[in-house]
Amino acid sequence: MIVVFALLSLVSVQGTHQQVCSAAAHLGRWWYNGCAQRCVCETKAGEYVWNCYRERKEFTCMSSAQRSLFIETYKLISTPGHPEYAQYQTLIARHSTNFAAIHTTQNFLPWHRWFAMELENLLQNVNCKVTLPWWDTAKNAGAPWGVSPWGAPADLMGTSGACINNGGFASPGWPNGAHGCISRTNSGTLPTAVVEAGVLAMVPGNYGAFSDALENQIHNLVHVRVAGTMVTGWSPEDPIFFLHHGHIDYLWDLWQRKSAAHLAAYSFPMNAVMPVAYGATPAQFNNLAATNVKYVRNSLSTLGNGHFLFLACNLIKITAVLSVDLNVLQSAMVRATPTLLRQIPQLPAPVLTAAEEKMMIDMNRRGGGTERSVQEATRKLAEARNIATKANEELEKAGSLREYFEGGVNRALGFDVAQAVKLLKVPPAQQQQTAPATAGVPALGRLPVAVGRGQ
Ligand SMILES: [Cu+2]
Repeated sequence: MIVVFALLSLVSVQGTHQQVCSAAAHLGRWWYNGCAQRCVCETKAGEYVWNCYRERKEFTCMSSAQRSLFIETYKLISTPGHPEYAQYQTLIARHSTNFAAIHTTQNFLPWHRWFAMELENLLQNVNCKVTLPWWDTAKNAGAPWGVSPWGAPADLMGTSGACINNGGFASPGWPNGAHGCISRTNSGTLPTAVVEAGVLAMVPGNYGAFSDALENQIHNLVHVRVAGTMVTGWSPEDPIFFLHHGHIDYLWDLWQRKSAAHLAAYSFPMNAVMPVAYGATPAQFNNLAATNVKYVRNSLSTLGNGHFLFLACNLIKITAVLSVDLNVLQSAMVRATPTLLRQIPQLPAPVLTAAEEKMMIDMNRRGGGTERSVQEATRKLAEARNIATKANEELEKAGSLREYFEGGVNRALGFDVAQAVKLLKVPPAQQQQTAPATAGVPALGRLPVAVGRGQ
């Protein structure tokens, strides 16, 4: 279906712009089809083909119109009476009633990748242009709650409270099915990009350790610090769940892209059917590219190829004249050694409090957890606590632990950006990365170097 559509769109676009994909020189050419998928000239089994990808955009970099389209479509499928509603409810329930089987186990990453895809498919049944956004929780890790995705306007995710009555998913106005309005107590800091870099530096030889680190050192923090609905088994009833899990999936994909060994790292039975996932297996979801999904920080298509306003969203200002691209900074961190990372002045790695650990254990217990799985979850929480505590001691030794940052970008990101840029030798943002690369050609062109991911 996707292929047929892609071909149809190709014919019309080719007619105008003479784009072809039949030689090495054409690799990387791209255009957008009618479902807002980016079709890229690539090779597959020795042939040159257009592969069309669903782009999942970073929420805080999306335009208001893009955010509203996502929110409105999501509200449709989650409102009783809509044709997709029954499937939506069934899907959400699968997470709640099987919590223990799909967390703290080898299923964690592939199961949630499958889960996001199912939800996205429901949205696409309504409008094929809608994809799930993801939320880069590191982008404002030091002070996350007063900025996008949070806020009262209808194109944002609402704020905090016992019954969220603002934002796109305000009650009354959005029934949210079985459990009434959603609640949150947004508080604390979140894992910084430096913490993420530590997890992404893990070797591919131990998939279990990587998965546990991503789950317990990053994923859990966001659940317990948003709290409310997000610390119940029904956490997917707060739509922020999918934005958060998109980020976790993005980080897994980032790690998998580091080498062939990383992509092949999954060390449990690949063809074992995952719990309550309609027969899906890890083999079907291990390689994100094979599912035709790509995570991007922003969309190049909305206002034309490489439009400045959208790319500017990635730029982190260091001084009045110097900026760095968040993608470039993140990839430099992912390549850096732990010793270098420790030298960056930064907030401590967040550690779950006893009360927060209890929230995670309660979810396990209520979600079908046996004594053994509760023990396992407890052990892994303690392990994550030890790792974070030890990392913070190392920072203290290196003299780079900072409990507080001055206002501005350092406070938002939770580490000293200028120092990170210097230590990691991150190149400043180039003019050609931000200006339209092929101005005047709105739908066709080549990706500007270092913009977006996965090209
Ligand atoms: Cu989950």
